[in-house]
Formats: sequence, C-alpha cells, structure tokens
Amino acid sequence: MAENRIFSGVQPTGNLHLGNYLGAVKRFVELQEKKAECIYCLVDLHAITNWQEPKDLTENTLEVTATFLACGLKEKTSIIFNQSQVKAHSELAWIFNCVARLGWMNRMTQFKEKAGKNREAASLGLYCYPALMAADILAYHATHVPVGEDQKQHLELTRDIALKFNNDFQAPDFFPVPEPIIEGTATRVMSLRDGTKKMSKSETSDMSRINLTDEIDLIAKKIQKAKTDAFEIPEKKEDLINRPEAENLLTIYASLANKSLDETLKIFCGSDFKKLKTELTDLLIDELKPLGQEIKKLLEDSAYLRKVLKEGSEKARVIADPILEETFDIIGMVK
Ligand code: AQP
Repeated sequence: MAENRIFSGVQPTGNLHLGNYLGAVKRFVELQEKKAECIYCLVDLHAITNWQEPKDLTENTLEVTATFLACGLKEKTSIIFNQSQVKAHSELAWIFNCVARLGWMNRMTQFKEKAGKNREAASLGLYCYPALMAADILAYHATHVPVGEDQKQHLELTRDIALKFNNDFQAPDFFPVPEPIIEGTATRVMSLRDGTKKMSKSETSDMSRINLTDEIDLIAKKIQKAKTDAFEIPEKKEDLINRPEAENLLTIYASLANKSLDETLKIFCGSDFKKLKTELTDLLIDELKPLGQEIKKLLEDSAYLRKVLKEGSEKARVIADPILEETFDIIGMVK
C-alpha cells in the first residue's frame, strides 16, 4: 500500500467555477507540488446521476481536463483520467452498495438537496452516489482526499464503508480509512446571488458564479452585481454572523490574496463594499485571465486532451485492477 496516496474527483457537468478552483483544484496542484502520489479523476459516472446531453458530457470532460492542465496539474506527475474508463470503479461500487446500509444513505444531505422536492423522480444513481464515491477512493487504497467542505459527509461514509468491509470480511486494514483534506480559506464558496447557497455549476443563474473561463468584463459585472447588505464591513469575524454575502466576498478575497479572514477584515473594516468589490475584481482578473486563456488554447487540441485521459486511465488501471481482484478473493468469488 502506498504511504500517502491522494485521490480526488471533479464532475464534468459544466465549466468549473471559482468554488471548484479554490476548494479543490488549487489544492490538487499544491499536493502535486509536495510530491505526493496524486490521482485526479473526472467523475463522468457521477455526472450522469443527473441528465447530461451526451454531446455536452464529451465537451465538458475535455474542458475539465483542459482546466486541470491549465491550473498546473501535470499528466506526467499526476494520474489524470475519466472514471468510466476504469471499470474497477463501477464494480467496486456494486460491492459497496451491498456493504453500505440504507440508513446511512438516507442521512446524506447532498441527495436531499439535489433531489429537491420531487425525490421520487430522482435517479437511483443519485441516491447511491456515495457508494460510487467510496469505490473511487478505495479502488486505489487512497489515504487522503482533498475536497471542498460539501463533500465531508460523503467522505465520512467512505470511511464507514472501509471499516465495515474490513470488519465483515475479517480483512483488517485491507481498505485504508482515508483522511479528508479540507484546507485553505475558501473551503465553501457561496453563490454570488445568495450567500446561503453554495456556488454550483448546476445553479440556473450564471450570475451566481464566476466560471474560470469568464471574460474579464463578465467577471467585473458579476462582482459588481454580487449581493451585499447595507452595513459597513466590520472589524471582527464574529460580526459577520448572519451576513453570509459579506462573509463570502471577504473569504474569496482572503483566499486569492493569501491572507487570513482577520487580515482581510483589517484592510476593509469601516468601508462599504465598493472598495472590496473593486479590489476583488482586480485580484480575480489577475488570477483567472491567464487561466481562461490557457484553457481556451488547450481546448483547440482535443486529440492531446484525449491522449492525456487515455494514458491516465491506463496508469489508473494498473493500480485499481489488482485491488479489485484482491477484493473479489476476500469476498470469496470464484475466478
Ligand atoms: N462552492 C464550492 N466551494 C468550495 N468547494 C467546492 N466544490 C464544489 N463546489 C464548491 C468542490 O469541488 C470539487 C468538485 O466538485 P464536483 O464538481 O464534483 O461537484 P459538486 O460538489 O456537486 O460541485 P457543483 O459545482 O455543485 O456541481 P454540480 O452543480 O454539478 O453538482 C469537490 O471537491 C467539491 O467539494
């Protein structure tokens, strides 16, 4: 078993946004730079738990690949691939569907949020998504999983599945119990239109998020129109309670400027939102303009992006297939 093996995934359900970037992809790059063994997956099987137009799924998969590379992930250093091309994910997910308990799944808040009021019409895949996520991680015996705050509960379920499997089959330590890495100032970036909702690709209003490919005029417009409140910026963090939109903009600023929230409050306390919005727009443009340009350039060479994914999935299979075979042996499947 690798000493430290990192695994994480991103759904190719649309353009990546600032939340995906600050909460996840930026962390992926930092871990790659720390020379950890990193496996980063475009989780296309998760994407189809909600309807995806086939053409969009293909385009989004290539676009997220381009985004990974533009952000600094390197195909020679990290393993970058799409989930559907490594069959161990779905096969192990079935086994974990049989290990996980209905009661555990019923507690998953993301299912409740994504299924909304019309739960009966949600796909079965959306319901058992966390078992597939557990398979994604455990198929590689991954030890650490960098994610945004929203994935914490799913990761706890992964840990429960690993422990139950090891215990049920008396295979102590076969699946490692993975640790979440939820780091950085912006582990939960909120919608620009409603500070109580997380920034999300599937939110209908494009004004609610900053996409990594947004043009600079659009970034400026979205920040200018971002919801705020009528009060001035306070001095202390505690005074941001019940001011989710103010907290969100200040947190985004802090993350981009590599400052703590306290340091950021010192800069802006006593002023209205105009100054914060202007400086935040400048920071965003500095960070995202070159990224957006690089994504667009990479997208012109889809053959290269497909090659990155193909080679990545070959490397991923070398790790996952023997672990799946061993899992079959432990369960008692005849080969
Ligand atoms: N708003 C966010 N703030 C911080 N981190 C976030 N992540 C997602 N949204 C935020 C983190 O990004 C990684 C990839 O997420 P995902 O694409 O797999 O799916 P998601 O969490 O469901 O993200 P979206 O944007 O809300 O997608 P849709 O709308 O398609 O469901 C994860 O590590 C996640 O924590």
